[in-house]
Amino acid sequence: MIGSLTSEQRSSYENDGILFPIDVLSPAEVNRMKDGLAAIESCLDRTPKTEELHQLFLNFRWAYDLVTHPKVLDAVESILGPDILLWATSVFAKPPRDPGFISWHQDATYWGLDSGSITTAWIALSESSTENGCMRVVRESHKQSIQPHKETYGDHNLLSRGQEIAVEVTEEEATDVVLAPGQMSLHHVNIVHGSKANFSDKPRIGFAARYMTPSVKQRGFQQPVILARGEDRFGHFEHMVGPPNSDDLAIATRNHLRTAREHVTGIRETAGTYGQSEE
Ligand SMILES: O=C(O)CCC(=O)C(=O)O
Repeated sequence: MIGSLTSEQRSSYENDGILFPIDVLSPAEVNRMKDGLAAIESCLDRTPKTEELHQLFLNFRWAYDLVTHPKVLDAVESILGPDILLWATSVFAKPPRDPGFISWHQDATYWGLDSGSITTAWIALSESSTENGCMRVVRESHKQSIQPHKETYGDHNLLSRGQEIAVEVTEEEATDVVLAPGQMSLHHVNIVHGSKANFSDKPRIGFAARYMTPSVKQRGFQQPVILARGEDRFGHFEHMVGPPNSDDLAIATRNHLRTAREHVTGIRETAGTYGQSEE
């Protein structure tokens, strides 16, 4: 057996394109990650937008520790094998009664990556339930090729361009990915997934970490990745040099806003190498 998943769990992922729940974080670890997010919010003195929370691992130590957490990587190793790059992260947060939703989509459509050897660990930092808008998937949809998508730019869509699959998904096809805080799911880059608004009085916070094998190539702009495990024998990506120093929250937050902007615009503004202290 490679990694922490049983052969039944691996087969289930391969067949369904999704595997959950997987226990990864202790309550104290969940609190550390939530405190990290709250500190950014208090530093900004406003709720950050979804697009401002991409790539937190490049500037915040807690996010770096989350994406390199041994229990997360042990499970990912069972899916991808021993060589693992952490490519990107996002936070999908829905405050109580938030109308924000995520339209049905396949991640591979927009990422410019040339392979299916990519999996997302969606780590619940709060309860994620049917009531508060948990992620939903269409099991086995990763076996289809990439379907046509349209850009809807819907008002409350948490995806930047409101990317939506141009094929109807019925309620009967959907599975709710219900998770307790500290649990995660793994989903295949081609699976059809989305989520509804938060109809409850409780927040829903998910941290999505995207992992791939070093053989994957990306078209266009690239930010550094973490060589999370094993070796990179391909060299398609720049590697981050060690964890970020985020002791000074104001500097880390300022640097991060630049990082998040780079991620969205595809234009590099940062001089030097991530993972070294920078102003
Ligand atoms: O958080 C959600 O509801 C969906 C997340 C998502 O689209 C993703 O992680 O790829």
